[in-house]
Amino acid sequence: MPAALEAILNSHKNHQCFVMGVLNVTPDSFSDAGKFFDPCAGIEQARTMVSEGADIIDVGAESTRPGSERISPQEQIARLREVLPGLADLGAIVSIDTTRSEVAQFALDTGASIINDVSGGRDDPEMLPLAASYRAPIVLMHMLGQPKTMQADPTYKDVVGEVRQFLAERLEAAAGAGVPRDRCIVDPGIGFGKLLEHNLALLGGLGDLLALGCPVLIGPSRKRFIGELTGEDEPTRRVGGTIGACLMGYQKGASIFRVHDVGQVVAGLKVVRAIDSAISG
Ligand code: HH2
Repeated sequence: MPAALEAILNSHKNHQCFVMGVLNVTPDSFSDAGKFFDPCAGIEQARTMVSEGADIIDVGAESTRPGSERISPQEQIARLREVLPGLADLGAIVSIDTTRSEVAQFALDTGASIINDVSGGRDDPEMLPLAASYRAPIVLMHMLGQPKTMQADPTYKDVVGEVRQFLAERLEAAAGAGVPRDRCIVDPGIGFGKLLEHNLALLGGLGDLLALGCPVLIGPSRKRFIGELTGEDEPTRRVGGTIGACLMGYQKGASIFRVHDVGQVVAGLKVVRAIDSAISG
């Protein structure tokens, strides 16, 4: 396994951090709809994110915003076909944001090395076996319900405990399919079937997820809960709130940050880490 991938998979052990830049080749994503749908614009955006310090480019061809409709694997592949080869030589690791194994396989065959599955390997029974056969690291994320309906009335008794239990079960399922725990990354799924109070409890409770023994990834970037806290309706103006969530997430043990505003988040993390190392001498 390449050293950079190994470092990401060990990032929870030494509190390293990695920034994953979001590249949506979609016409309908919640914060950058259509902006990077054109392959040249998408590759240029990825190049910019890498120059700003992104370690990983997470490319996705299907929006999972609340209320969104699913699109077919063929349509996702058509959207990715011209973009993926252009990401291969940018110097970053590429991850594929999809819940469909055909799409993941196409991406792995075209230079991607991580699978980012927001369904935690539940949407497509072939996803975990695919990760096993390619020995590909996989992000297992928690989502309550499906994007179309997930924000209708999300209810939990103990959101941190329930998300932890879900992720523990998905890690077991992954192991059963041949994907060992040391190739998995867990994600509480900020905004996926969660109200403001749930997102805050999860960001504050990341330590409980870290106890699962895998790196924790968070994706708070520009999401609605930040708008609810700051009064900012326009997602692209939620950068300050995104940085706040990432820095607190880092303090609580997250080591991978999925964000749109790479340069600003990298700068924030640098400052917090410098203070941390000054304290610990
Ligand atoms: N959030 C989004 C998409 N993929 N993957 C992980 N692992 N964690 C997340 O929190 C996450 C994710 C939603 O954000 P975005 O891609 O910007 O929007 P859209 O789904 O509308 O394309």
